[in-house]
Amino acid sequence: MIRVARDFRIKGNPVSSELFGNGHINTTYKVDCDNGREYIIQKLNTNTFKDPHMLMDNLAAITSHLKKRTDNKREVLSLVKAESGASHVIDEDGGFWRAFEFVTDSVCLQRAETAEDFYESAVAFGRFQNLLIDFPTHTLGETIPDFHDTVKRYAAFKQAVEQDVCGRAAGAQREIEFVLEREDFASIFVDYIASGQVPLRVTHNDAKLNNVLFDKNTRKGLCVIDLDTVMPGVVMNDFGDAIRFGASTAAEDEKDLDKVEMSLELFEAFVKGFLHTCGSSLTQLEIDLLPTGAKMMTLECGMRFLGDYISGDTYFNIHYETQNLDRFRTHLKLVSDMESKWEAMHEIVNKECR
Ligand code: ADP
Ligand code: GN1
Ligand code: MG
Repeated sequence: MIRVARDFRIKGNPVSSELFGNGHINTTYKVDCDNGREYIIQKLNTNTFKDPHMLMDNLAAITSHLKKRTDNKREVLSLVKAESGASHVIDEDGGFWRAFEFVTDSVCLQRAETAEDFYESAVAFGRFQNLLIDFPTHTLGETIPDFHDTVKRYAAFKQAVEQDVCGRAAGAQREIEFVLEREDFASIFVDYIASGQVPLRVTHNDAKLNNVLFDKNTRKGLCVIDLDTVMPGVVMNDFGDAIRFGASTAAEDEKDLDKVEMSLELFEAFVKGFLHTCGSSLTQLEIDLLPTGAKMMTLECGMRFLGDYISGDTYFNIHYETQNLDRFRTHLKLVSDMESKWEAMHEIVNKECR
């Protein structure tokens, strides 16, 4: 790992490295240098991201666009070039690596400690949306095709259940039923996009709380990270992903489902931060569909976890055998909870958009 770090133009001598963060896809290390400088060095998951060169081109274009629109260096990810001048390093095993400057004095939260934290993350995602509003969408490559096409996600899910390669489907019948009963819901955004009623914007597509860095001292939302899935998409999905993860009262893989709830207090905090920051650039239909985004992303992500469990855990990193099933179960609970709080969610959105 340190050897890979030396292939990047980092300032100082790398002396130690540690696995870092809680990402489910890439492998992330923090590297410390003898002069106190810190870097993030990541091995990109090329099973997930099949065209890493295109992804790095996207990343360079997005970060350079963002940098032109802000004076604060810590608000935007800074890529570090390889000694070769390229944006990446390929190791002897063919691993694809890239490096970022560590955003100094930042913290990453797995859970909002207060509603204010969550509000701040909404402001960060809202600002991100605003800053990219004039980004030339057509120049971005699709790093994962059909990433949030929930209809196609259903097709893949049903195929996984049918193939049942690990024989796990029988033990997850109740969970599978829960997903299948909601299949009609899946086409809502796909249909709105097809009819042109909802615009495709440049969206993050993985807008969860741990993809925002906070300023350690002020606790303000600072920098949106994990830009690998920035692609054309619908804004309701960014809102929805943020709610799925951050408005939950428990961890994504909490086993005690009594602890799992979609907190209306946290929901409201996010709605406020998001709409106050980027609400004026959204259409009324997009705003009206924000609660639908929350349910859509929770259902879709849950289904992806369950599908991965049934397929033998080939996509999301896991740390124990039934982790993807546990992740699904929290999502089942959250979807049910959103269904019972549906009107209250709409009332909050209506109140804040006036
Ligand atoms: P993944 O795609 O696997 O989620 P991320 O890009 O989100 O990978 O990085 C994983 C974690 O590493 C983040 O949640 C965050 O804690 C940390 N991280 C990533 N980039 C930086 C950075 N430039 N500065 C500080 N921390 C970072
Ligand atoms: C993955 O990489 P990470 O951990 O930020 C996944 C998201 C899921 C999320 C669930 C490229 O995000 O789509 O919503 O896990 N990223 C990819 O926590 O599939
Ligand atoms: Mg991440």
